[in-house]
This record gives sequence, C-alpha cells and structure tokens, in this order.
Amino acid sequence: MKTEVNDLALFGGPPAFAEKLHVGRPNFGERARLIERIDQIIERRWFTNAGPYVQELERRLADFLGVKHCIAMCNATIALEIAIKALGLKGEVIVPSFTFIATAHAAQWQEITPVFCDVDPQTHTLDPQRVEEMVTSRTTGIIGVHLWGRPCDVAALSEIAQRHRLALLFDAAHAFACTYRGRMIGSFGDAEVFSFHATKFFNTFEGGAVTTNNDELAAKIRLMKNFGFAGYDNVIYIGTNGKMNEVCAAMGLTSLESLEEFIGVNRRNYDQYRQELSDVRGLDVIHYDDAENNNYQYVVLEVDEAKTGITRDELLNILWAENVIARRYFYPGCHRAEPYRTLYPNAGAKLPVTEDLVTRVLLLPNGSAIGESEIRDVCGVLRFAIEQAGEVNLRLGEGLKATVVEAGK
Ligand code: T4K
Repeated sequence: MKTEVNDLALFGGPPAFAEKLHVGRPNFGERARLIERIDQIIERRWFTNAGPYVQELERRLADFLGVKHCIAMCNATIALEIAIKALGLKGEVIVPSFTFIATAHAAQWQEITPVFCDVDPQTHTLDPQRVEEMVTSRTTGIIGVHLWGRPCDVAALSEIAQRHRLALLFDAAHAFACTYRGRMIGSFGDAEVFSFHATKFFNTFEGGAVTTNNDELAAKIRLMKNFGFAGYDNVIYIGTNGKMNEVCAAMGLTSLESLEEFIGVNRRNYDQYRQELSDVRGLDVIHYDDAENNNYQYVVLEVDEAKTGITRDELLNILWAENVIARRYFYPGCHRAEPYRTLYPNAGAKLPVTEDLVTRVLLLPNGSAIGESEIRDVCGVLRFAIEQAGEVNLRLGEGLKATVVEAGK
C-alpha cells in the first residue's frame, strides 16, 4: 500500500511487485498433453510440411470458426503478405494506422501503398465514412483490423468494397473466438488472418492462419505458402515459405483444449479491473459488447488527462517502476513509424482520432499469469497516483522525469 508519494517506486519506494507483470504472458494448456504430442512428433519423424498435427489443427480451427478453409502458417505477418498477394492487391490499400505495424508492413513489403485511414473513437476500428473518402482510382483493397477482438463494421465495409469492386481482407490477429453479429470472426470479407503468436489469446508459440470460404483463393494460398509446389518436382506458382511446423500445431491443439478456461480467467480479470477502476477519475476500461463473444485478452485503458491530472505516459512510467509492464499499443501509430513517416509526412492530418488515441491508450497485464491480489495492487497504484496527481507532477517537475520505459524491458 502506498500512503505517500515517496512510496511510489518512481520516487525511490520499493516496487509493488518483485517480478515483472507482463501484458502478453502466454496462455498455456495442459503441459503433459503437449509433451505427449511432442513425443509423437519425434516418434513419427514428421516435423513439418503439412504434417498430421497441422492438418488436424486446420480441420479443428475451420470447424470452430465455421469457415470452409483454414490454412495454418508460421505467423500472421507472412499470412497477411500471402493473403494480400493471393488477392492480387496492388496500387493502394486502405488500412488503419491504429494497429500493429505488421498490418501496414505486409502491404508495403510488396510495394503496395498503405493508405492510412482513421478509426472510430468508440470502436477503435476503421471508420467506414473515412474509408469511403480514401478510395481512389488506385485503390484495390481494404484491410480492416478487428482491434482488441472487437469486430469492424463488417456490413458497412463489405458494402463499400462491393460498390467500388475492392477486395476486403480482415486482420483478425486479436479476434480468435470473437463474434460479429453472433457469428465467429473468420469467414467475413474475402479472407481473414489470425495470429497465434505467444502473446495472443490462443497461441501456437508462433503461428497464424488464413481463413476463407473461397475455394479458389484457398487453393492459391496453399500453393503460395509452400513455394508454389503442387506436388513433387512440380512448381506451378510463385510462392514463399509460410508453413507451420508440427510442434506449433501440437501447441495449438493443446491450447484449443483449454480455450474455455483461458476465456474464463481473462473475463474474471477484466471484470475485476473494470470494477476496481470504476471510481478512479479519468480512467475508462474499454467496453466489450455483451451481445458478442470476446476473448477478453486485452484490458485497454483510455486515459483522460483533463480528469486524471496526469498523463498516460506518466502513468506508464509509474507502473513500470512498480514492475507493471503496461504497454502503449499502438503508439505512435503506423503513420509515425518508418518508412511511413518519411514517405507520407502529412498522413497525420487525416487521422485526428488515431493521433488522440495513441496518446491516451494503455494496456494492463491480463491472462493466467495475473490474479486477484495483483490486479487489486495494480489498480491501487493507479488510484493512488491519480489521487496524488498534484504532488506527483510537482516531483516530476523537479527534474525527476523518469526514463523507465526506455530502460525497463
Ligand atoms: N496484426 C496485428 C493487429 C497484431 O497485433 C499482430 C501482432 C500482427 C498482425 C502480426 O502477428 P504475428 O506475425 O506476430 O503473428 C507483440 C507480438 O510480438 C505481436 O505478435 C503482437 N501483434 C503485438 C501486439 O505484440 P511486442 O513488440 O509488443 O512484443 P514483446 O516481445 O514486447 O512482448 C509483449 C509482452 O509479452 C512483453 O511484455 C513480454 C511478454 N511476453 C512475450 C513473449 C514473446 C512473454 O511473457 N512471453 C513471450 O514468450 O509485439
């Protein structure tokens, strides 16, 4: 418990936690089942290249998501690149700037211009009206991101894509086990891309997948992720290596068996954060629509500095000093990262909501690595820092500006 400002670790007090608390601590299923499966892989001497576990995982995922095709990949970035190529995108593609850099890079990597579009301040996903304004004669596609697992306005984006004859791809990296209008995300648009990275709700160590109901597109993507091989010695397409290996698939199958438990833990934590912070001025934990399924992987705070009296970055520094490794996803926005800030120096003028959100959003640790007492203490630090905002600011003004974020990983 902190009772005076000097108790904050930023000003020399003991940190609230002896060990670092992370945002992306991996979820993990039953260890013995995973080891059993890895033993099987070693027995079989079949380590990769569409092995039995990858095939089983693809079948199970397609069933779970209610989609015809699921093509497992080594990660979501390669999966996005392949989906973009298979859809024949070129020229310009409309993407949000408020996303992980991989969404933009996957286009730019193949010399397609990501045209950064603003998001809706409530949903943090592409604002369809702004999308419409960004369409030019060079536009070939839209990539919507279901950020924090909250679905894009799929209906509005589909209508725009159809009317302008554009491809519609969804980056569903955050949205495994989430729904849009009651239907699992995975079968919307022309294709959707999931990430199964260690930090994701459902993980395969590293991994990803493209899902689609389009047979022709699925066949093309399968070829592309395996160098274009249609059989032994028979290359019929340009391709790359996007394959998932058997150990990752074994992890995926094991994680799938514990999904309910992962959601339960996340939900309980999320509810506790919301409850504990409900009376703290200027902090708003983003809302998930009760009518939809969400994986509750992300506890996202919006900081209103006018009410807290303390900036998001000051709160971040305070938390880091206490060993709470909160994150500023997705600061500073793709348009302010290279190569985009050099290529498109004026992009920010059309992104007022993004420019605001990147200064206000803060993600707190969630998942099975954090429990009730830790959450109470994290919230206690936030409450205390805000109650003492005047004094904290005075101390920071005395030249004690912290550099924890730069130093602290
Ligand atoms: N699209 C979107 C919207 C995405 O968010 C992402 C990835 C992608 C596409 C691309 O997906 P992949 O190609 O990765 O499949 C992390 C992840 O590396 C990245 O996958 C993820 N989004 C992004 C949101 O977060 P960083 O740079 O923040 O990672 P890092 O190493 O700082 O890890 C985050 C936290 O997790 C740390 O505080 C430590 C903890 N952690 C991490 C790892 C890897 C662990 O406790 N254990 C671990 O094994 O990007």
